[in-house]
Amino acid sequence: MTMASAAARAMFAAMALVAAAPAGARAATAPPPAATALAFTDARAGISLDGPWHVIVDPYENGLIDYRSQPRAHGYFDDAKPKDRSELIEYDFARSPTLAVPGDWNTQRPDLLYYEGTIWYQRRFDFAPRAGNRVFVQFGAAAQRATVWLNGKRLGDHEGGFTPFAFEVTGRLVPRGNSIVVKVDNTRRADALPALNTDWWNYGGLTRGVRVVETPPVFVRDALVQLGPDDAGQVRGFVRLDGARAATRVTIDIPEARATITVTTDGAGHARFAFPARVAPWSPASPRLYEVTFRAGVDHVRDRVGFRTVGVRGRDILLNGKPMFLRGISLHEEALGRGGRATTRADAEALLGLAKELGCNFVRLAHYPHGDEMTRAAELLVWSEIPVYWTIAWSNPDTLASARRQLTEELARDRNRASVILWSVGNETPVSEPRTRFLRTLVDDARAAGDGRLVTAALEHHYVDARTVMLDDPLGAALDVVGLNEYVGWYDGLPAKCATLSWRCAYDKPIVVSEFGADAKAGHHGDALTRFSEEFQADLYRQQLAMVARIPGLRGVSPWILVDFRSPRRPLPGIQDGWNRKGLVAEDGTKKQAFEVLRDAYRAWAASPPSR
Ligand code: GCB
Repeated sequence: MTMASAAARAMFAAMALVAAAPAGARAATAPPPAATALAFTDARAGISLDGPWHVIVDPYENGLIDYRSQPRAHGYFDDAKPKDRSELIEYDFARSPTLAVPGDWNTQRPDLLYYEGTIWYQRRFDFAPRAGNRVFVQFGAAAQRATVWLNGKRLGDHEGGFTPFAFEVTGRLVPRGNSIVVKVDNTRRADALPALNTDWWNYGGLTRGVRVVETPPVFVRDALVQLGPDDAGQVRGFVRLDGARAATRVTIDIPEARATITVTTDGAGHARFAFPARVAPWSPASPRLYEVTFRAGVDHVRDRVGFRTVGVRGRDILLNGKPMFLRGISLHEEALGRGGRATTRADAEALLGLAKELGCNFVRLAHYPHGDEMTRAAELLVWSEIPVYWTIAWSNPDTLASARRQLTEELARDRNRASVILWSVGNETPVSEPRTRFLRTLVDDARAAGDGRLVTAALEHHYVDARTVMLDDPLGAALDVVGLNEYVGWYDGLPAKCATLSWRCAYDKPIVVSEFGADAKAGHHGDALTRFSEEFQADLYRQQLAMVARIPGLRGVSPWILVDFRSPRRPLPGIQDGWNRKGLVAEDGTKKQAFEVLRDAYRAWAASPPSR
């Protein structure tokens, strides 16, 4: 066992005490561990560590273990230089190549395209905080697991490739020439999330930005501010301070609404609040944001927040109290035109722009938390998901602990984003008792976060007879909105089958068809029965849209998928070449015929949505 994995196991073992509560005691389990990332970091003093980092590709973990597989006392984390001409040191970050951060490593160098394993990242920086202030290093994401050292001292580990984390480095910095070293490892593992098998390429690297952030000794660590669920004239939420040893006053201010309140935290730095505020409700049609500031002593942070309510009533999804039909599309986090992980605001805007061109008011961000550029830029409703995908280690308490932590980190990062209305706890997971117990724990955690969002999951269906399809996955009982993935016409018969089916759902709840689709290579033509042709895909969309409109309780759709994406499961030469071709748009931006079919349907549904 490597040093890093030993540490990770010790950490998981501690968390398993929380996670492995006896069956039936679900509601009594402690809440998931608090996310380590700081909120409002953009509003804080600090420096960005984005840019080129030196890297060493290390498939044998040589920087960590010796030839007897024992931990090295001195490894690459020392970032050492020979003291004289005789000292043997077999690495040198300063003379090693660089990779851009943020960015995945796979698409920055052809020899790393399908690389899985460890890459060491290193850079130097200067930073001198004001005397008495605290300092943190915050990572937007490291895919898939990371161990971080500062000036040769290990700061800690993080598992989960899509959510932010931070380490406090107060007192550990030198004014000049700090060395930060990060071991990033994207090896697939059966007990991880995602596990071994995914229909997407799970890029490795420091895929989101890195910042050094300075705070006063007592600071606003986290806060939730939102409309009261049953009173649109009231704003409420909580604020959590870090470092407060006694009750402390915090002022929350929404200047444009001329609304303000001062509250006093408890001894643990926590306070709830509720105060009257007249704010125009946020919606995709009117995505108004308000500046909200939090002041605690000398600490002062701000955010731009939209205010809306979301709920369900019977089979309806309500936005600001009114029934809403979700005209959506699914997306992976891959940059249009460039390939690889989307990392910038411009990448997010390009994808969201295409979704808007389709007439969407909704996007499903599959199958893991996308960057916060996306949820900030989205003037659309968002389904956000964690990578509980297909078959994972349902009975492994470490896996459950990791899922709970990733969900908690995602909820914390986006709790003030009006765009996010749905938390999804999983995708196409095979029904079994351990799986349903696992997912119900996540549903409980999502509800316990208290942000009022709806909880969902993408479920599967089965046939009662040749013409009747049933959706009765037991997890549905725990969800607010039932997600349904179905591939009638692609994996399941031909498109004409759509017209023959009738659908039933065991739950009197809103249904969102979270996937349907067909592969088509842009520019590949044939008739409507020619697989992989644009004509086949366009016809499938016509038939699917007519079918899904007949599903009782249908309140939204997010077909699969906006843009073709990289997947090693898709080898067909000349057609797929390592890409899932179910995009309405090719990876270079070329639109396929089905784009127009969906756009036309959405135009019609904007005026008169299907409702049964
Ligand atoms: C699914 C999965 C999605 C796949 C898609 C496909 O059901 O949820 O991740 O990419 O099917 O193309 O087969």
